[in-house]
Amino acid sequence: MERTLAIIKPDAVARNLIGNFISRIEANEFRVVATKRAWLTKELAERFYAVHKERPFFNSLTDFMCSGPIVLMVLEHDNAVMGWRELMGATNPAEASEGTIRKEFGLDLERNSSHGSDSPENATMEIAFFFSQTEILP
Ligand code: 3AN
Repeated sequence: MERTLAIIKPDAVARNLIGNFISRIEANEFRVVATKRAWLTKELAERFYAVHKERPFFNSLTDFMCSGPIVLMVLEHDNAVMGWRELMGATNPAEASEGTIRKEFGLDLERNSSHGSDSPENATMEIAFFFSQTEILP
């Protein structure tokens, strides 16, 4: 079983979409093995997105990610990383396929409603960034 980190971003939590996202996740046979609500500090958002620190959108992205509560989840599936990225759709909602979360709910490139790890290696790091082992209950 593979694991990935999923985040329901502030724009989606603010619009009462938590249940909708989790319904899609479960309907696609992922198991939610850990979940919690959080409100990131700027410092934590900057550490989480450190790979993007040289990008022009870094300051705005990290401001957005701490603009309100988020929901953090660990998802388990035999193809968790790519499977969750497929369900989310392309980073830019305008380019995402029909039926994907970002197509349906994403507002723009920055406020794109959800995050997913981009590789199993990064998933392991991102999960450890937010969750302790005792919070993950398969
Ligand atoms: P993904 O989340 O699809 O893996 P990344 O890792 O390239 O995409 O980007 C991380 C986050 O940064 C995206 N989810 C999006 O919110 C934001 N982002 C990416 N590119 C831009 C951009 N050109 N302008 C503003 N925000 C961006």
